Amino acid sequence: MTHKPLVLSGMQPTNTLHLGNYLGALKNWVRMQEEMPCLFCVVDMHALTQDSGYALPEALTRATREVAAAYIAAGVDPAHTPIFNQSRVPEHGELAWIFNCVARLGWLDRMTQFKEKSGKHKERASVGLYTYPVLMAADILVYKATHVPVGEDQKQHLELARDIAAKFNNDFGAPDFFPQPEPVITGTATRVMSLRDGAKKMSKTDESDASRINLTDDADAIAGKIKRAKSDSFPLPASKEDLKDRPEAENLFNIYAALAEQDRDSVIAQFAGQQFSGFKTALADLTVAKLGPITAEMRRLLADPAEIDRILKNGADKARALAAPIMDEVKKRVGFIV
Ligand code: AQP
Repeated sequence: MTHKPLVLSGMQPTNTLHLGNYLGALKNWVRMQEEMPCLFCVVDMHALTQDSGYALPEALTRATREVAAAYIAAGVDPAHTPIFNQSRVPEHGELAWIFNCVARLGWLDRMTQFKEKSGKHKERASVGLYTYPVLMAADILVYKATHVPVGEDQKQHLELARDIAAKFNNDFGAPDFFPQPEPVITGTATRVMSLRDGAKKMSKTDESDASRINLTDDADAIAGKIKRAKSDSFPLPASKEDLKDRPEAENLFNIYAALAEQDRDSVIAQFAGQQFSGFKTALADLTVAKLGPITAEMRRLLADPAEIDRILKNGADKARALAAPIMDEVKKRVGFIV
């Protein structure tokens, strides 16, 4: 059996989205919805696995609406592509439980993101953080999604989803029941690094707000953050070799190239011989020009939270209509009386 192409992806409402989420993921989603049917969720259940998402109910609700507003403002069309919050489709959690019983402890023990996110005190991390990749497998497979746009850091989790699908198919006598979801690594996706440390990725949950450009930042905030972004005391590069061992400068050039949709060499050539301050001003202007319309649209949408909630409910209804029959079949296969 061949499975119908379907894209599934989601972002965690652990905070408002930032430039990295936009350039690394969201911008590509907008293009992908033209190429294949897509489902985009706001993974609020995943957000609960982290301290930043837990025990701050109002913050989680606000961030969920902000993430949904960012999807729409960036160009995902909810009339065409369902946008919904994960917890509204209970089949995600139901399938995750069954997958918890399919996945093996040894598989999860190998997940590097748990090691990174739990840090030195893994015994204090939530059990949810540990089984996060199992819920992610359920998010994908509850729709039999075939394609998943992922960053490099999520590739290992997608491998796990493939292993879970294969073991379920094998154990429950249904060789082609779940597809083997494929990663979609877009060649042009940019890994945006922190503005304070070129070795760390820009992250929603970095303690320093100055480390990231939020999609809700206004022009002054953007200009200020770029002006104060860590750089170095060397002259601007004249060639890409000059960026070697200069992660902060490299990051700023990558951001410029991604926003301007230019290759990095041509950006280097454009600014060669100039001062860092001039380059930063040009980068700030470009960032404001590209993000300004998205920020303005997000503000407009967020002024009417009831409308965002309506879009999320509508998206969830469409998603449930796809997930429910698949989940029924899963339950029958494992022996539950439905
Ligand atoms: N810095 C980044 N550069 C490029 N892409 C990025 N993504 C995240 N950070 C960058 C991509 O955005 C999507 C969001 O995934 P997520 O919400 O599951 O969270 P994450 O990958 O863990 O990203 P964050 O922003 O760092 O969130 P927190 O702090 O909550 O963990 C993914 O497609 C990711 O690749």
